[in-house]
Amino acid sequence: MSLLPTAMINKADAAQRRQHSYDEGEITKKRSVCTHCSVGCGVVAEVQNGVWIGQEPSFDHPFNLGSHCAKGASVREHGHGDKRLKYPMKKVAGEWQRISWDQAIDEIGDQMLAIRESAGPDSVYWLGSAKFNNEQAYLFRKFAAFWGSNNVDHQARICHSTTVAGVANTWGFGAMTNSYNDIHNSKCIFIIGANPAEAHPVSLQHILRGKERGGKVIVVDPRFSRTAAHADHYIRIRPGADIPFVWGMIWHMFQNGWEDEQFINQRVYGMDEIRAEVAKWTPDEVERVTGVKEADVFQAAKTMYEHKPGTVVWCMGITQHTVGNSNTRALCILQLVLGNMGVSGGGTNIFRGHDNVQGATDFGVTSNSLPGYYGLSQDAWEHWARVWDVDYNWIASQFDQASYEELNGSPVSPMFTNGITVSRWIDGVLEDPENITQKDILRAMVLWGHAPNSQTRGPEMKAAMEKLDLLVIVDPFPTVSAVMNDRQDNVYLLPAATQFETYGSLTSSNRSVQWREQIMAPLFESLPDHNIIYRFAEKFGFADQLCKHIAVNDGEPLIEDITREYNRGMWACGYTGQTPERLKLQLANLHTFNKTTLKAEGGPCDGEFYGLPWPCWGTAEMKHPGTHILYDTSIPVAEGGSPFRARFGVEREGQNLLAEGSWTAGSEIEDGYPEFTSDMLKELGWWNDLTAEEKAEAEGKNWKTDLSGGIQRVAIKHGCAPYGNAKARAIVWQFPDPVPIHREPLYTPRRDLVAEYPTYEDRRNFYRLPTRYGSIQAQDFSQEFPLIMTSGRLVEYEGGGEETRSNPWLAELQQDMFIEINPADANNAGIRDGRQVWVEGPEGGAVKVMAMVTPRVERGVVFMPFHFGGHYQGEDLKDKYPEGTAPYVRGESCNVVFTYGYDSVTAMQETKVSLCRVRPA
Ligand SMILES: Nc1nc2c(c(=O)[nH]1)N[C@H]1C(S)=C(S)[C@@H](COP(=O)(O)OP(=O)(O)OC[C@H]3O[C@@H](n4cnc5c(=O)[nH]c(N)nc54)[C@H](O)[C@@H]3O)O[C@H]1N2
Ligand SMILES: Nc1nc2c(c(=O)[nH]1)N[C@H]1C(S)=C(S)[C@@H](COP(=O)(O)OP(=O)(O)OC[C@H]3O[C@@H](n4cnc5c(=O)[nH]c(N)nc54)[C@H](O)[C@@H]3O)O[C@H]1N2
Ligand code: SF4
Ligand SMILES: [Mo]
Repeated sequence: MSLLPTAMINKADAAQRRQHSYDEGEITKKRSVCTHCSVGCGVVAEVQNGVWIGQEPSFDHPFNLGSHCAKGASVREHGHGDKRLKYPMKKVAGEWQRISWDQAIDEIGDQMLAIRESAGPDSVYWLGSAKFNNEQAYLFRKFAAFWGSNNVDHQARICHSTTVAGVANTWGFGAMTNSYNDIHNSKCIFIIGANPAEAHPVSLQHILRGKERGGKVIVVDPRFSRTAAHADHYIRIRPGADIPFVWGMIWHMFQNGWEDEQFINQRVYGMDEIRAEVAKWTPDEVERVTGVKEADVFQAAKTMYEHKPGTVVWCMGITQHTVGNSNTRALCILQLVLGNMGVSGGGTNIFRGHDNVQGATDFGVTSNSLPGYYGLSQDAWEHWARVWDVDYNWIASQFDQASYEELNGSPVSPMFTNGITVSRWIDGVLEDPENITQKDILRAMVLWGHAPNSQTRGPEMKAAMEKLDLLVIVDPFPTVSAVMNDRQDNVYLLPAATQFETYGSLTSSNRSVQWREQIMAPLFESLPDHNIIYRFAEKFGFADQLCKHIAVNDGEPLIEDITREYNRGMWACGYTGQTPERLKLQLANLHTFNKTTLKAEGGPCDGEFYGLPWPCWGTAEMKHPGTHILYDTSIPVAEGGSPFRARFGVEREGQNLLAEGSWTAGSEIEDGYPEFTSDMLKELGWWNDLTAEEKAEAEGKNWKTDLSGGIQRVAIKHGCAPYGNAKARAIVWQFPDPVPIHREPLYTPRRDLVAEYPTYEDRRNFYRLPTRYGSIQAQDFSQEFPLIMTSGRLVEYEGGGEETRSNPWLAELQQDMFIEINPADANNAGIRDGRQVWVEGPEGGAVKVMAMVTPRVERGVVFMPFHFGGHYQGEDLKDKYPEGTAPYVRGESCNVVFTYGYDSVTAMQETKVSLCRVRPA
């Protein structure tokens, strides 16, 4: 992509381009959104006779203003689908056979029902996708609930799960607080563990606009990345040492009195405990642990203090660690210390991953929650049973009825217990059944829009795939799942259509909900995901319950009806106001939105924020504009203002958890207050503001469960936030580490630090499985495997890479899997640039890749991209793909070498720090 400032990008005049004689039929334009990353760039597709013939970036679009990266610019290749799966296939005696959809659904369904009978519903794993649109994500979670299991998950687990947990537990919602566009207003842009120049390329346009307007850019990364090249100040850090670094910065802030005392007093709980921990991180200790010199830490702290408001940007360098949840909380605390929250130009701009990972998270395609972060409690199930209008007892009867022993010895039942996470599904297959907190091991695995090479411990995944009774892949491409194992039978490949062959909404990183139009009919025999979900529901006999209030035409559940259904239930995070009609109206009026504030200026959407970013409170009739900047108290809630959420009670150890002396503009309660309930409305004397119908529904309910929306409406009418007005909390007392503390990675070369900063003890039962920590760290692997191994992204490829490596335009750009290694390490090992090397890890995985000798990484650190697959430990698996489907570019997956390690709250996999050795091949 060119990195021209957005103001310099103009629409090229290509009017003459299509005046050829073979062009017959009218060309229509369809508006869609790029299906790769969370920036959410608008794509305009030109369609003629049902064929997608051309594409342009959307010039009106507030996020990309006419620019695209290489991936977005080549999405039309999906519309050709040269390498796509064309029809359902089945592996029989080692050969791929074409079968019909009917046969596929029947055979898979029969086997699943048999597994359900013998081993229980939890023995089938439903791995969903951040590639689903919102409607499909919601329907998928509902489907899993009706199947009767919480063994359902998606990419967010191995992406931002630690952010969601850490951030939601700090101030209420686990999402990006501001927006890419809002970075125009940042005076300091602090980027840590993120490489947006490659991973969110169009976001860089916004970052550079901030920089042009005087914003200082600080980049903290172990590698001198393409983003670092734009920094005013680049700081190289040892992988896995982020907490000490952040505490080191805050140490200087406390020393110099740079904290925002008024903000902390009014809006933060628990800062004293943080002060105590930070006091330990003197400049010497910070340097010893992180490798960063005092002058750099001091300078970063001073720049942030002197250039307010500043924003903090983080991504996978922060989240993908055994201490990921603590990392994210430390960064929240940094912003709380500076009082940078709830202001334009400030906030935590947490760049999300896939195009709809935000939406799939919001709609609960996770093993620990129902849609809307309601959790898995009985109240949550009852809420959704009411929205779905199905009998709660019927849903309950679908689940395994037995009870199992939880960590603390108390009995738990599968319906109310977190399921196995995607990061650990292989252990669900391989672990001794005695150690698993469910009836049996996993026997059937469904990878529905999910690559296998994106998860660690490749050789064990291969073993797990081979041990399963049944393996099902639902994807536009066969994916590495089709080839990385030696199964001869019972693998099914079901062709899903891409998001260009269907329509619906998605939620981009900044919580904006966008509508996509359908560009063309599904290619070949592929079907959109919601059709496939419906077919399985029919087979299992619950299609009528699944679509009780959703029209079904020709086997396709109506997208708009699904949107309307979740609008009736998603009160807790404000997905109730974004009706199909409002979203489509915005799509037709993209040009009316201001490119910095995201607010429509005049026109039919006047005053609304683009994408009605959630929370968009109340019913659509209330016309809430959405919330562009979370926790901004300077504007009324009705106009998109909000305080920190009262989520953690009102008092702890005699201290007030509610806000003190701070409230949103126009609030009639001029102080902190708890979440709204029907009783609270009565106490306040506001109950009679409800209509008679609202009263009937709201009685005994709260702002999250009142299906009339009356409680929200009345709270907002009086200037209040439905969820209360509280302090953010700097300590999360329910977590293993209430105050974020440094713990060395499981595989660390710094044996001198292990005694002082040990990892956790092994745990017996965590997301249904035993989890190892200390027993791994106790062994010293660093003699045999001396290099720190980290991993991440390349701009050309996405995720496991099957789509992008099958795209001829992108495949050309990056043809070899490689490892970045410092010249000194290369010379010591006799490795030359461009030659093949073996990379070997402490758990037995090995990959053969090309060496890229570069000072981008420092001595002792190597980096590999994770987008390759189709080679396994030196062997090209091309012949194992169904004919004509092998991607143009194949290579080793770095996750064959990546090792054990999981976050203590969310079971996020550790993909940013392990150990390896490299030798010439
Ligand atoms: N081209 C492309 N774009 C993508 C994707 C893709 O696959 N390809 N995927 C999307 C998805 S799913 C996501 S989640 C985002 C991810 O986007 P990013 O997180 O920005 O991408 P990564 O390259 O994984 O990691 C970012 C940086 O973290 C650094 N890092 C590694 N370890 C550490 C550490 O311990 N501390 C610190 N401070 N930094 C560390 C790495 O050197 C790397 O430069 O990208 C999205 N966009
Ligand atoms: N070592 C290492 N490993 C990592 C990471 C890392 O930084 N380092 N990053 C992690 C992160 S953040 C993430 S998010 C994951 C990403 O890893 P994955 O999400 O597993 O990667 P993708 O290959 O993008 O998987 C998406 C799949 O969905 C399919 N698909 C596309 N559109 C549709 C659709 O409409 N319907 C259906 N059914 N399928 C569709 C694609 O063909 C593709 O196979 O990788 C994780 N793994
Ligand atoms: S991959 Fe991301 S930055 Fe690139 S065009 Fe697509 S949405 Fe935009
Ligand atoms: Mo991700």
